[in-house]
Amino acid sequence: MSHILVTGGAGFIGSNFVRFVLDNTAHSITVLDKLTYAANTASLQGLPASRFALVQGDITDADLVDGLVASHDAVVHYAAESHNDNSLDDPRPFLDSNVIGTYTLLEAARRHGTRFHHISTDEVYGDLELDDPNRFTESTAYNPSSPYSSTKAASDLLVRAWVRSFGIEATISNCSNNYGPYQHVEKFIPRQITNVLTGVRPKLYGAGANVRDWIHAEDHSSAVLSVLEHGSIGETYLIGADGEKNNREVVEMILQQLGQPAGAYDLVTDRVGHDLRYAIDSTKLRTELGWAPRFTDFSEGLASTIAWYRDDPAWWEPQKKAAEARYTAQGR
Ligand code: NAD
Ligand code: TDX
Repeated sequence: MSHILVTGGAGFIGSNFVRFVLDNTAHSITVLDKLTYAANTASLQGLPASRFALVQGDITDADLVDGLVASHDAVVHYAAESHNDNSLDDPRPFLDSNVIGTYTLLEAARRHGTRFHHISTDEVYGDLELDDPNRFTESTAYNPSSPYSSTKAASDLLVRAWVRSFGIEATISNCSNNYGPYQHVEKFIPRQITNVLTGVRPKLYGAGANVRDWIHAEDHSSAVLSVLEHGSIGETYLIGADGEKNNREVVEMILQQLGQPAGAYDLVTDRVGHDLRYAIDSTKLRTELGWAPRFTDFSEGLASTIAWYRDDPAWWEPQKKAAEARYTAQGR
C-alpha cells in the first residue's frame, strides 16, 4: 500500500487514474493541480476523504513540490498543458508547465529518492504516412511537430537524463489519444458530442483524413498502474489499444449514435502542421507486463462516452462557451 502523488489529477486522464486506483487498489492519493482552465474539481467529487486529498498548486513551485514529493512513496506525473491548438496560439505556458514543471518534480524526486512515473504521448514521435506499415515503438526516433509535442518530448528527455545521470527511479509511458468521461470539451470527441447535443454541427479540420489511435482512458489508467507497480526502472512503455480511426469516421459514428444524418458536419480550417497519423505498437507492455485493454470495441466505448456527456451536462456546460469562443477566434 503506497501514498501516491498524482500531478494534474483534476484534468481528464489524471482524474480517471485517481478513480481507477482508489477503486482497484489500497493506495491513497494526493492530487497536486494548479486548477487551470482545463481542470474540473467536479471530476474528483465523492472520493473517500480517508484516502484522497487535493492540493491546489503549481508544479513549478519548488518549495511546495519538495514537501509533497518528500512525503509520498511515488509520483505519477500527468500535469501538463495538453492542447495542441492552444500551443500554436501561445506556446509559453507549455514551456513553463511541461518543461520547467517536470524539471522541478525530477529534482525533488532526486533529493528524496522517490519513485517517479512520467506520463507522455505518442506525439513525441511525429507522424506516420497513412499507408506506413510500421507503427511507433519504444525505439522510434523523436520527431515532434508542435509546441505541445516538443515540450512533451523535452520532458521525456529530461526524465531519461535524470535516470542516467542521477539514478532516479523513473519509468515513462507514451500513450495514444484517449477518450472517455471527464475529457475537456475543447478536445475532438467531447467537442463534437457536445456540439451535437447543443444543436451545433461537428467541425472537422481539413478533410477529416487524419488518423488517431484511440484508447479508453480507463485502459490508459490500468496500463499506468501496471507500469508503476511492475515496470522496470529506466524503461519506456508505449500504451495503445489498436484503435486507429480517421476523424471523419469518428464524427460519422457520433452523428449516427446521436440519431443525426452521417453528413451533418462542417469542414473547417485545418490545424497548422497537423500530424497526419499516429499508431502505437504496444507489444512490449503486453508481453513484458501482461497488460491488455478492456475496451476493444470503439463503438461501444464511444456509446458509453456519449451517454456520460448526455447524462451530465452540469459537468461540461460551464466550460463549453469559453472553449467555443477560443475556436471562433481561430476561425474553427
Ligand atoms: P488535461 O489538460 O485534461 O489536464 C491537465 C491537468 O494538469 C489540469 O487539471 C491542469 O490544471 C493541470 N496542470 C496544468 N499545468 C499545471 C501546473 N503547472 N501545475 C499543476 N497542475 C497543472 O490533460 P489530459 O488530457 O488529462 O493529459 C494529461 C497528461 O497525459 C498530459 O501529460 C498529456 O501530455 C498526457 N497525454 C494525454 C493524452 C490525451 O489523449 N489526452 C494522450 C497521451 C498522453
Ligand atoms: O474540432 C476539432 N476538429 C478536428 O477535426 C478538434 C478539436 C480536433 N480535430 C482533429 C485534430 C486531430 O486530428 O481531431 C484530432 C484529435 O484532436 P485533439 O483532440 O485536439 O487531439 P490531438 O491533437 O490528437 O492530441 C491529443 O492526443 C495526444 C491530446 O490533446 C494530447 O494531449 C495527447 O498528447
